[in-house]
Amino acid sequence: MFKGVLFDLDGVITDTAEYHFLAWKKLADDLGISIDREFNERLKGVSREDSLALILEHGNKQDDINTEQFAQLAKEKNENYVEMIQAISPKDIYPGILELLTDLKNNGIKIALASASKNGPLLLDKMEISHFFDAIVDPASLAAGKPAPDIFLAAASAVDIDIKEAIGIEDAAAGIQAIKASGALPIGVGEAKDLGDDIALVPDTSHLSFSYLTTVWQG
Ligand code: B16
Ligand code: MG
Repeated sequence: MFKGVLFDLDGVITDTAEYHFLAWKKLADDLGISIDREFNERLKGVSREDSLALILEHGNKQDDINTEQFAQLAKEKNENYVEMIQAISPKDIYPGILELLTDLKNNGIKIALASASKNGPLLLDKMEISHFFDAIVDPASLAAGKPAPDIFLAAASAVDIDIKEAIGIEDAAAGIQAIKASGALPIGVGEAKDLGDDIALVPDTSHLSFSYLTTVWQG
């Protein structure tokens, strides 16, 4: 039986993936760079700084921006994003997630947050689910972000389990790659065209019940 579940946040626990997209889109528009939802798939799960670098590269503007401007743009995007998430509340928790967290707790399964977002703790507080989490990895403490396995390895280690005893849940291609590289068992929320057809996939979080996780674990 698995001993821990390592959760991504944006796009798995709540719909903040959409707010990230809107905030990046506004910044990109201001810079005269056009980004669409297909391009956005490459930003999901990727750190703030790496996302900005990808957008600048996409608009071929990477050489026009100095270090100071880069930091200012990243700050602007975050301020806009933080404004958008102020109204997040327990009603924004995705379907099935509260029940899953409750069932995992009742079954003695460890729960950790493996989100690339520095706003993760704020969001858990706003949704009033912080108490479910035995550990929250600080993404700033890691040498490499997703698709590197570091965040999932750190999450498993923070709850004192072997990574091979963990399930990782993700909505992003970079996140699935990170889970695979870590040695945990991946479950994807989304479509095979984005996440691949070689892992367990659910179309949305309402399918993420404790019994579904147990079935996937048993192969
Ligand atoms: P922040 P996740 C990721 O969160 C988002 O998917 C990604 O779009 C965002 O750029 C990244 O967090 C950093 O977020 O700017 O709030 O620190 O999907 O890993 O939970
Ligand atoms: Mg995500």
